[in-house]
Amino acid sequence: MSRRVSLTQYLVEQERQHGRIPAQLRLLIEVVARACKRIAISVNKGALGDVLGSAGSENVQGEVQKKLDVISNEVLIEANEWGGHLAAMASEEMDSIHGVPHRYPQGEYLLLFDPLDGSSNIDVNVSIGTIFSVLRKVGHARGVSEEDFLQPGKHQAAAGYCVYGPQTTLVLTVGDGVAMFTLDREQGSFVLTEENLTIPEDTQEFAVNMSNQRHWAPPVVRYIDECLAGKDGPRGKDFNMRWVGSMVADVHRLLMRGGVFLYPWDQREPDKPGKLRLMYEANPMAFLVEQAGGLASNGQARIMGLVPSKLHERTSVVLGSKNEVERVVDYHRSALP
Ligand code: AHM
Ligand code: MG
Repeated sequence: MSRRVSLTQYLVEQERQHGRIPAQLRLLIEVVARACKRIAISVNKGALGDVLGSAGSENVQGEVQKKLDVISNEVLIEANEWGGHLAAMASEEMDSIHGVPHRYPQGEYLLLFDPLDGSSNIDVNVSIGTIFSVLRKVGHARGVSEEDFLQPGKHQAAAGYCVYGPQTTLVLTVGDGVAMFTLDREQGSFVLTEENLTIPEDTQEFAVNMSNQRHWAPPVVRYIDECLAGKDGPRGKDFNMRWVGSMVADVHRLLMRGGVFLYPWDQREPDKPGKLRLMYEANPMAFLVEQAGGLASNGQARIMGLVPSKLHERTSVVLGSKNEVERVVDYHRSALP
């Protein structure tokens, strides 16, 4: 019988072999994974669990919250409050940070999450997910403020996502490669199903919302035009396109088989750097993609080098297969005056 490695066993072995996962971080990852299992149960129940549709509220970004956005946020907060591993949390669904209540011990870590990414896909039974990023709290003072969170993504201690699709899959990095775990529903545990995920350097698949094409900046228009020109164009090869509309599912596909994902700046709201949020969408995905041998950029700079100035900061995103991301960055550079 082949050896089945559970998430817990994987984390313990990683700590023994590489000393990368201190006890508080291990507890944190296990608690997040447990919360994801609870979210997966609600997602699976769908209409039978009365979890579909709007919650009748808006989040800080002015987006209508779905019931599952709110439920997932509550599940993650409740699961993570009491363990003593966290100092505070921040979420796409909360205006400001959520400190650990005083009745619980305060831990060393800060947790950020998009509790349910791909909200527009919830009610139509298309893959959605949870994205998370872990930072260390700098300094030993008891209080926590938003400033403690404003660290560049290169300081992440761990990052991952759980995709609720045909399978429930947890993908994780602690800065030592990327591992994938599949939920065994009968046993209720995440089982290691792939280690050292690697994104091929070249690809013939891109992911972008083509309906925004006319609003993009010239370097992005050039890149996609050349892909669309296929064999007869300057790239000399045909490209395929996929767009799920859940970043979690689109990034999962490129971690599995390569590809490039773009959510670029566009001219409709010139002062907005992009749609996706830096700290709990772009940074964790960038960490995973870089750990799998790919690249992540905003077109000009490495995503994980960006220093956030606010919690819900947005960014332009280009990530995935190394040679494609380099090409997009190159097109931005050569468009400079
Ligand atoms: P959400 O966090 O509110 O779900 O929004 C983020 C999502 C991403 O998952 C996805 O890549 C993008 O928005 C899809 O945008 P579009 O509606 O333009 O296709
Ligand atoms: Mg999201």
